[in-house]
Amino acid sequence: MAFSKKLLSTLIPAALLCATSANSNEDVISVPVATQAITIDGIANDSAWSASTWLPIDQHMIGEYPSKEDFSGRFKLLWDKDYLYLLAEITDDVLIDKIADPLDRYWDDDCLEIFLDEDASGGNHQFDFNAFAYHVALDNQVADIGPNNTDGSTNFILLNDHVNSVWKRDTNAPHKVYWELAIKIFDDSFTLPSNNPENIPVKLSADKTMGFMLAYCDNDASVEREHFLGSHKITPVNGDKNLGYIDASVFGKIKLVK
Ligand SMILES: [Ca+2]
Ligand SMILES: [Ca+2]
Ligand SMILES: [Ca+2]
Ligand SMILES: [Ca+2]
Repeated sequence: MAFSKKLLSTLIPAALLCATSANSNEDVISVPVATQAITIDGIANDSAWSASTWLPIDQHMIGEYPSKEDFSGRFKLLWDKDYLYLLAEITDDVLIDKIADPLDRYWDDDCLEIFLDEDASGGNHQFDFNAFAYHVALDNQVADIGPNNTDGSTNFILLNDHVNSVWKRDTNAPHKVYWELAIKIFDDSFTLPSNNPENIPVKLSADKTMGFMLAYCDNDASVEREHFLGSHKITPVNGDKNLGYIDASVFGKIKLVK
């Protein structure tokens, strides 16, 4: 007899129901603590990673659904008091960073997009820091949107000091990339400029719950990105599933565990 997750969740306390798939936003992903140091070098041989389970990046948001060779990906998470750690294994047949300016249409080059809502409040975050949508480019620069400029125009900003990342191609599978990241967590009191000394990263501890989603923008040869897939299922609004950069309520949740 097959049990649905919903039925299982009525039989097993939520804290014990460890998600094996990130595909339902109702599943809270348990993130294990890192018990050994992680070297951010794009090489996934750190023993700490063995404590974390792979989760898929397979939920469609934009474009045709790609073949496995065109794009496929999965990821792991770990944490310690200073960082959320992310390991992404990305298969992408063509890596492209055609727009040199890191603040110009960064979503139309290959990039990882990390959605983080420190207090899991949900809600609109497009022009404030209620949540972040870190676009991590192939040159490792990190872009998001801040409060509008005084003339009302959109204020694209770099938050490079929030995310330290290194990626490398797999030596045995050149179209496969391992991308390792250490992410500082900032709450909604974050203000520009980014180097404002009052911007202190949050110290992380067990049982903390945060809003989280991961996605990959895949472009190979087009003006605009060809595919946009994420870790969580998005319910379309007027046919549009590209909602994460606006509304943190579409993120899933992670819980830090010992
Ligand atoms: Ca490493
Ligand atoms: Ca591709
Ligand atoms: Ca928030
Ligand atoms: Ca690509």
